[in-house]
Amino acid sequence: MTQQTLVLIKPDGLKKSLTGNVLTRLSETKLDIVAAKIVKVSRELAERHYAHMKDKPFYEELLKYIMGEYHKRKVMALIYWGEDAISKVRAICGSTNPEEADPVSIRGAYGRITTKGVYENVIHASTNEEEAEREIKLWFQPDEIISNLYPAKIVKEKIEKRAWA
Ligand code: IDP
Ligand code: MG
Repeated sequence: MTQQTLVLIKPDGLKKSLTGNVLTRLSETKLDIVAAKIVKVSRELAERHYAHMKDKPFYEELLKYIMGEYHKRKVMALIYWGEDAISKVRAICGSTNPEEADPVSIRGAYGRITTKGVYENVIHASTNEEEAEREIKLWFQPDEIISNLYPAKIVKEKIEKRAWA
């Protein structure tokens, strides 16, 4: 079954110059990258991305982590598409806890647990199709993706935006 999945290289991954390593590992999946960008994560985006973690004791620290307060204030967001994309990417990521993750996985090789107790595990990947849809729509607009992953509509908006001077 073809699927799409959201991948984030988290701020610790960027700070540690792991982008190349992570992308090389993910290329083992032979999946297609259909969107990619660097994002400065706002508090609002962080809260919406981790809405399901709201009741965790480490929630505030988790928001600071994904916003890059401890590293570079940026995240690389990508969408991978292809056969069984979700499980293929998750397998290469490894378990959530970097100390328990397979040492050969991305999280096992590069992750750590901070003294404040947050799992700095370098990469995020969607866990199921429902989560992938929610996350992809949160991080990307339809025009930023080179294929039509979900139904989209044309809207006429009169908005002010920046353009090249
Ligand atoms: P996942 O990223 O493997 O899908 P989730 O349970 O969705 O795991 O948790 C989101 C993120 O929250 C994790 O990637 C990790 O950074 C952090 N996290 C999850 N569980 C814990 C925990 O028990 N202690 C500290 N940080 C955690
Ligand atoms: Mg998750």
